[in-house]
Amino acid sequence: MTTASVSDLFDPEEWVLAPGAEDYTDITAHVSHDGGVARIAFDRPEVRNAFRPHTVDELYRALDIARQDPRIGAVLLTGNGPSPKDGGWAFCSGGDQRIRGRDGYKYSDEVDAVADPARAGRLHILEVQRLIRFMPKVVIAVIPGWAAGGGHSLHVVCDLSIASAEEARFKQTDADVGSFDAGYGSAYMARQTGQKIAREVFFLAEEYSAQRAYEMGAVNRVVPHAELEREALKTARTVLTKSPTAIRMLKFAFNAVDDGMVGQQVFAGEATRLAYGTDEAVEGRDSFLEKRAPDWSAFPYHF
Ligand code: S0N
Repeated sequence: MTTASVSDLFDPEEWVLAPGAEDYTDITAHVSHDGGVARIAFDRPEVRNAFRPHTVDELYRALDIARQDPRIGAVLLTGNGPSPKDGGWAFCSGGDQRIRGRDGYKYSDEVDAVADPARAGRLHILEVQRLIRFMPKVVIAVIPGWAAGGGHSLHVVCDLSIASAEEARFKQTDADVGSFDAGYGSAYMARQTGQKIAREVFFLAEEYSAQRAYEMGAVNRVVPHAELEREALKTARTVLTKSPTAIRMLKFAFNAVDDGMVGQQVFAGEATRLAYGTDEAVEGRDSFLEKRAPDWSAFPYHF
C-alpha cells in the first residue's frame, strides 16, 4: 500500500511507515517524520473497521512497538476511510460479527474454522485495552466516523478523544448483539460521564453525535472532518512539548484511582524508577556491592 492511499484524511507528507508495518493486512502504522508520534489505524473500512482476531494481533503489535520506542510520546489511534462500498466513515465498529461463533472466533475470513483451539474465544481486544491504559504515553482516539460496540470501548479507554463534527457517531451496541464490556468500556465510561449517562448509552444503544458525546464529557474536541487528523497531530505535538516523566506520572496517577492494586503497582514502579536515579539509591546499591554498611548521613528525612 502506498502511503497516499491509506485514508482520505491521511497526509502522506507527515508520515513514514512504522517498523514492521509492511506486513500488516488489517491495520496501517506510521510514525511522524520527527519520530515523536505514531499513527495506528484500523484498515477495514468496508466493514466499518470491525476487528477480527488477526486485526487485534496486529493492533497489539503496533501499539507495543510504539510503547517501546523511546522517541514516541503520543499515539493516534484512528480508522482509515471512507468505505469503498458506500463512502461511510468509521473509527471502529467492534468485533467482526461475521466470524463470531458459539465456541469462539474464526481467526480470519481466510481461515475457515477456529484456527487454533488455544486461541478460541479469546477476547484479546481487552489486552489491547490494557496496553493503551498502561503505556506511559498519551493515546488519542481520532474518530472520523462510527465508534460502535468494542470500537466505542476503545475510544473510552484512550486518554483523549477527538471527533469529526460531521461524521463521528457513537453507539454502544454490545447489548444488541449479546456481548458486554463489563470492564473499562462501561465502568470507566461511567467515571467519565457519570452513571446515568453511561447506563443510558449501554442500556438503550442509541446513536449519539460528536457534539452530544462532547456534552456528555466522553469526547475532548469536536473538529471539522477535513481538519480531524491535522488537529489530532497538533494535539499530539502539544503533548510532545511536555516533560515525558511528568506525562508518565500524571497518566498513571489518573489511572491509579480506578485501577486498585494494579494501579498502585504501576505508579509505584515509576516511583522506584525515579528513586533509582538518586544518590541515595546509588549509596544503597554501592554499600551492598562494597560489603559495607550504607551511609545515609547525606540524605535527610525530608518534611
Ligand atoms: C456501526 C454501525 C452502527 C454502522 O451502521 P451503518 O452506517 O448503517 O453501516 P452498515 O450498513 O451497518 O455497515 C456497513 C457494512 O459494514 C458491516 N459491518 C459493520 N459493523 C460490522 C461488524 N462489527 N462486524 C461485521 N461487519 C460489520 C455491515 O455488515 C455492512 O456490510 P455489508 O455492506 O456487507 O452489508 C453498524 O454497522 C453496526 O451496528 N455494526 C455492528 C456493531 C457491533 O455490534 N459490534 C460488536 C459489539 N461487540 C463487540 O465489539 C465485542 C468485541 C469482541 O469481543 C469480539 C472480538 C473479536 C471478534 C468478535 C467479537 C464479538 O464478540 O463481537
